[in-house]
Order: sequence, then structure tokens, then C-alpha cells
Amino acid sequence: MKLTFRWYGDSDPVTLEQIRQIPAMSGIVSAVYHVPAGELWSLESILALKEKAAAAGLAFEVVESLPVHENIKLGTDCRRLMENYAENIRRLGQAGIKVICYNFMPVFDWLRSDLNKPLADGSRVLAYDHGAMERLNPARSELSLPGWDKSYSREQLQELLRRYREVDEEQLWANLAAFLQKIIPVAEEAGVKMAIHPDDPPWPVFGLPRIIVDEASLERLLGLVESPANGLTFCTGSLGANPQNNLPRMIKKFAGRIPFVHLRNILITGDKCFQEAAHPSSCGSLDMYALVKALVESGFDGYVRPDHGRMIWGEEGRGGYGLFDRALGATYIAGLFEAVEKMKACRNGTA
Ligand code: DNO
Repeated sequence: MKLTFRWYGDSDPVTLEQIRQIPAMSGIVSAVYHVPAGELWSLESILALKEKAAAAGLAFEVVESLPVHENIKLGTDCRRLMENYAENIRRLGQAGIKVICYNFMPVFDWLRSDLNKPLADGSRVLAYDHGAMERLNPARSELSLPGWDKSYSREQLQELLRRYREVDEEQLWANLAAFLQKIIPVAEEAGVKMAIHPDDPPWPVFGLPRIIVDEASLERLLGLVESPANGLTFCTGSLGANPQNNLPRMIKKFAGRIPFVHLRNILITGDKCFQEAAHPSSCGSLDMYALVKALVESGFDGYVRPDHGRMIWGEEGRGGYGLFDRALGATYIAGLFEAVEKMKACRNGTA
């Protein structure tokens, strides 16, 4: 397992030097953030990021995300966009990137209804309440929430939502299949693994289809192109928001096709309602030990990162992506892996 940490580049209040000081940390997960979706990332900008990380003693082998342009998801007018995506994969491979995380969520990425929910202990967390979410009108709202793409004007957003009225779940699946058939052979050649991020939350929001949500859909996704380069970002907080999802079973079932894991806990607070929690099992609804055990037992040797943290100790910063609680999460994750791996070695008589 290689422990990594998401870094948002020079504008991130968390510095590479701070990340480097987290025990057992091996690298960053990052992206070329200034280039709009659909455009080319220059090789120089990718290499510059790699060198910056290396100068701080960190590897840069995982990209999160290489965004998929809406026209690809809509399946219209996307030949040049697909070619650019493929070229970006080639360049990332050339720069030594091993895993590319992406998602196929229409219009919005991850969504939360509250960015600052205060908890009894004085910490603040991100939270999601489906009723509250659906009462917001994305075409009119002035709100800015994670997942809200600020690069669209209100008119552009309305137009995009209108175009999605023609795209139901099956059409979205067909567009995803066309995309993967084009890019997976390129990823294979470039020595890169594509790792789709599940939809967060794992159900439709604002009437937009969301299709990467459970065991059946992950199985369908992997079957679209049977290749180790067509893999998953196994995000425990996203999939775990639906209590029907049996995460350890999914990890075992999809062993070998999970190059990247987001290990995060959430507390389910009601039907389609949850809040982010500190990483330990006792703080939320997920059994983090069972998840790590399933990963170790299925021979996982990919990249892991702690995910959304609470805001604690007075830290201000990017919602979910402060330093302190994610660093605590990282050391907890490292501890779980050490214990489970040593137990496995004992059982196998190799320790
Ligand atoms: C949220 C993240 C997502 C993720 C993208 C991957 O915190 O996990 O924004 O980066 O969905 O494409």
C-alpha cells in the first residue's frame, strides 16, 4: 500500500512540506488545475508538478482528476475532446503517472448541502441531507457548494441541464462505454490505470442520472472493457452512503481492479442523509478495519489516501481538505494496514 495525500497545487493552504511530515506518507495526488476540462495538459506542467513534489521528498504518481468534458458524457460533438483526453493520458504516462482518477457524474461532482455543520466537540464537518439538497435549484441558486462548477454562468448551467434531459441512465452508460472503448487501449499502451470515482452521493440528484453507485454498476463498468487499465477508485465514503452496499464484499469481488482507494468514514444520519466523520470506525457508520482487512486479504498493493476530514483545532481552509484531520486519518490508516498486514504474515507463517 502506498499512502498518499491530495494536494491542490500552489493555491492549497496545505504545503508540500507539511504533507511530507505526515508519518509514512509517500506521495501526493494532484492535477494540473489551471487547464479547463477538454484541453491539453502540457508535458511541462505535468513534469513541473512532479519535480516540485520530488523536491519535497514526495512521489507524484496519481492524478485526481483528469476531468471528462460534459460533451463526452452527453455523447455529442466530442471527437476532438476524446482525442485530447487520450493525448493527456499519453503525456501522463510519459511523465510516470500510474493511476488517473476521473468521474462520469453529469454536471456536478460531489455534492453536500452543508459545508460547516458544527458538531458537539466544536469541530465542523461537511454534511448531506437529500431533502435540503433537492430544495435548491441549481439553475437559480447563488450557492457555492463543493461540486458546484463555478466556471459555468447561470445561462450555461441552465443550457447544460436542458441538454441532460435527453440523456437517461442507459444513454449515459452508452456514452461511458464509447469513452472507455476509445481511451482504455491508450491507457494500456501508456502504462496507466484509469480509476473511475463512484458517484457521490450514490443516487440521482436534481433529476440528473448517476450510474456508478453500487456493486452491480461497478461490475457493469468493469465489463465494458475487460482490462486491468479499466479500474476503480474505491471511495468508501461515496459507496458507503448507501447502507445496502456491502463494501468488504465489493472489495474482494473487484480485487485486482482497484488501483486507488479513498478511505474515509461517514456517519449515516437518516435516509439519504449523512455527515462526514473522523476516520476511525468508532466515529462513523463504516467498519474501517473490515475494509482494510478486505483490501489486504485481496492482495491490494495500490495507492490509498485519507479523504475528507473535519475542520479541527481552529483550522480554516478548503472544506474537507484541511491538514489536521486528514493527517490524523492518514496515521490511523497506516496503523490499520500495519496491524492487518502483520496478522496476515503471522497466519501465513512468514513473520
Ligand atoms: C471529492 C473527490 C472528488 C473526486 C472526483 C474524481 O472530494 O473525491 O471530487 O476527486 O470525483 O473525479
